[in-house]
Amino acid sequence: MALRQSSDMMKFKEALKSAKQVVILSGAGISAESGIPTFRGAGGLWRKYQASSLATPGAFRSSPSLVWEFYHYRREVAAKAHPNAGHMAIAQYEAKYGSEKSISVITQNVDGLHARAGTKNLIELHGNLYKTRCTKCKEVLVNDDSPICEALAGRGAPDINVVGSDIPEKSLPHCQKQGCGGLLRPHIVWFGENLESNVLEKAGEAMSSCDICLVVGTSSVVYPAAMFAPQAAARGAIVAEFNIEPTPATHEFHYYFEGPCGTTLPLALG
Ligand code: BJW
Ligand code: ZN
Repeated sequence: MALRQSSDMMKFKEALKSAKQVVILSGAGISAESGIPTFRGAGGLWRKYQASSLATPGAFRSSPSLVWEFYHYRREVAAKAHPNAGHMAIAQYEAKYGSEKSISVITQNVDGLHARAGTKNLIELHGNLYKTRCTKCKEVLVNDDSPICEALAGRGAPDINVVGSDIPEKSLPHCQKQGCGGLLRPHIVWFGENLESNVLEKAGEAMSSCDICLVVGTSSVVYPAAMFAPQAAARGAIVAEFNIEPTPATHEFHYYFEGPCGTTLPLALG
């Protein structure tokens, strides 16, 4: 039977008031108003590449230099950006109601803006631009150096006319642990890689017990995150989507609020 969908904000706010466990699942759209390009919208290309051709283990094996330039650029862009009204509405909602409700934010974003807005109970599904992982000893470290290594200074220009990348591997970031020295990579979940099991488990717990879920600024096409909210809706949780345009999952949700989430979220959560 088709779901009767609503965009009645007052009705949604009533439902939110009585909810005990709330999950907010976010994607790149929430950071769009902070000036960070989404993946599948305008500005989603870096040089001539789609993220899907650079954010893979194969791309890193064949040119760690090119992939590091891409991430160096993304680190610089996100470092200069500021959390917007959407991030702030979520953090303020948690600060206000976090002692009486369980509130979890599950984000696919790697830009760190939820944490910078003050969100505490945060699950970063796809990693973080400011964490590295050693390809040899697997150690994960926070690193927000700019640039992360000398050789990347002034690199990473998004200009379509810049071709290739020739930084010798020895000049890219390396593990400082004694006796290791392995090549570092961004601690990001690339296409074809599994999400970390403890992260997936925490997200699964939050999703399977929530009574309301807000799906914010995601195209709902990348798995496994794409199935979280439809699964919650199917077991009876109330799901509300906030997006500037419908997605393939919109018809599965109870509420749909169209518009920039920097405007709609403060209304919904305020
Ligand atoms: C606004 C707005 C505003 C704009 N206000 N809204 C099952 C079926 C089919 C395929 C697969 C499957 N299981 C696994 C796969 C393969 C793959 C996948 O899903 N591919 C699909 C593309 C088909 N998944 C994986 O590989 C995952 N691994 C995995 O499942 O391992 C097991 C396995 C291995 C091998 C084979 C099979 C299984 C890992 C996925 C990791 C995703 N990583 C990325 C790249 C990170 C790199 C980086 O950031 O550098 O994460 S992909 C990219 O997409 C990024 C994002 O987190 C993710 C989601 O994108 P998001 O956030 O939704 O952004 P957009 O741009 O798509 O959408 C923005 C939305 O905002 C739009 O709707 C706008 O309208 C909206 N918007 N402005 C509100 N102001
Ligand atoms: Zn190491």
